[in-house]
Amino acid sequence: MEHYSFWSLAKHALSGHRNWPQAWRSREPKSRYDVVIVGGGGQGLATAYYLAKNHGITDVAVLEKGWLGGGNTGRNTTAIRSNYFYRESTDFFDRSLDLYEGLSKELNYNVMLSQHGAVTLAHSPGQMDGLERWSNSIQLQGIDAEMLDVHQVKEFMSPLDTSRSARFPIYGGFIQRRAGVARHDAVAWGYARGADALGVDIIQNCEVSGVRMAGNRVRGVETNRGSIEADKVVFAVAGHSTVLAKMAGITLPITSVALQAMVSEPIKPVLDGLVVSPLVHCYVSQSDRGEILIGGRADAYPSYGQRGTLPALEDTLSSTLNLFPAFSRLKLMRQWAGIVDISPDTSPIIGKTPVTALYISTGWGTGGFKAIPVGGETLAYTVANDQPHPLIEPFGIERFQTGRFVNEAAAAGVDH
Ligand code: FAD
Ligand code: PYC
Repeated sequence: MEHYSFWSLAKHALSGHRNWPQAWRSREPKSRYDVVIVGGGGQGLATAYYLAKNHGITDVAVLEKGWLGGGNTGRNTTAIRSNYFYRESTDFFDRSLDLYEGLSKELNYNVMLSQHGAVTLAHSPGQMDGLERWSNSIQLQGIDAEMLDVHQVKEFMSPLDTSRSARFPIYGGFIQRRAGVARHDAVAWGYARGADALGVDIIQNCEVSGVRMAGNRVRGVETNRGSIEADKVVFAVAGHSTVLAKMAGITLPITSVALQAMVSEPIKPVLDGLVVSPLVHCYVSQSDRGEILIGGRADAYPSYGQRGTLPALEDTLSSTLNLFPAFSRLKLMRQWAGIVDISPDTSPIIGKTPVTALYISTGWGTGGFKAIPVGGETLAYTVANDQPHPLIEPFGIERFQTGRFVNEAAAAGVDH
């Protein structure tokens, strides 16, 4: 793996973008692998990286139907936090935050982690009470959380309308100071480069169209570039999870809906952090390029249309302008959507499946970017040992039979 010094970066930058070393090799698929991972988003790539790095399993292919990170990983708003509610989730997401804190060094790739904090707003005394209980509860679980009154919220994010005459007056909120954002492409590319350097085959433009079975055991996949045999197969295909699972005879409790986001024209720095309003249904931050980054509720009905609908977009914008009236003067530059995979309790479904040697990573919904490092680490362990990693035991598919849900709808940030 090439290590970039200042001089090598400067040399490449001045070369007219010629002679840059390839970050990963472009591979032709072999006819068999120990492990085939379907889906070249962050979850699939991180799983490949940790399989090779932590378990020495390098005869691995990542099959991506489009380009790496072209799914939700490259479309998300990159909120990273661990302030969920139940212990199962806080343990899991806090491990991810720990891994994010060391990720640039681990991958020797700058993922541009910026821990500027995330505030969740309360718009009534009752909501303040709810946030206080939430914040106390997670502090007892070792998660950093702090209540803020309305003046402290204003200090954190001055363009917010904190007047009492606002349509949704702000009473205060709670902050996780360790929360932040990272550069989404860099996370995908860093894991891809790391996995490639350890011997993993990264194969783009390779769509899986069928699953090869022998009885109840998976034997490989059919693709637009031929059949590939595998001892073990992983599905990490987000909004397309039900489609792939069906090929293996599994019905998943997943709903696929569009989740939109948008950015304004760039302006000078005015927001230092992320703000989320679960009541008004929007969240806002400012990118390093100066754009105001806006998201909100998911679209109202299931779809694979990767652009979203106008009512959800209007709803998100009107919510945002309620909180930030001054932003009405900004021009919106771009809008996009990703197809998110929502489970009934809004927690992930990760681990083994009813089919032998088939593993799944889904149910990430609106929140799986923050979980890329821990999702990859724990699924790699599970695939290597054919045993769920302790951190993902609560997130197995069997919970929809046993009823042991981990209902994190309230902590998901936005409504869906
Ligand atoms: P993806 O990145 O979608 O990767 C799946 C890949 O599978 C895709 O590249 C797809 O092309 C490929 N694929 C599908 N079918 C096939 C096939 N048949 N053969 C081969 N390949 C196939 N999360 C957060 O933590 N914080 C946020 O702030 C946040 N904001 C979001 C905002 C938006 C607008 C969206 C859409 C999502 C947001 N998320 C957020 C959620 C987060 O983006 C996802 O949960 C996460 O990226 C999931 O990663 P993944 O690798 O599972 O999926
Ligand atoms: O998971 O924190 C989150 C999030 C914020 C916006 C979208 N997802």
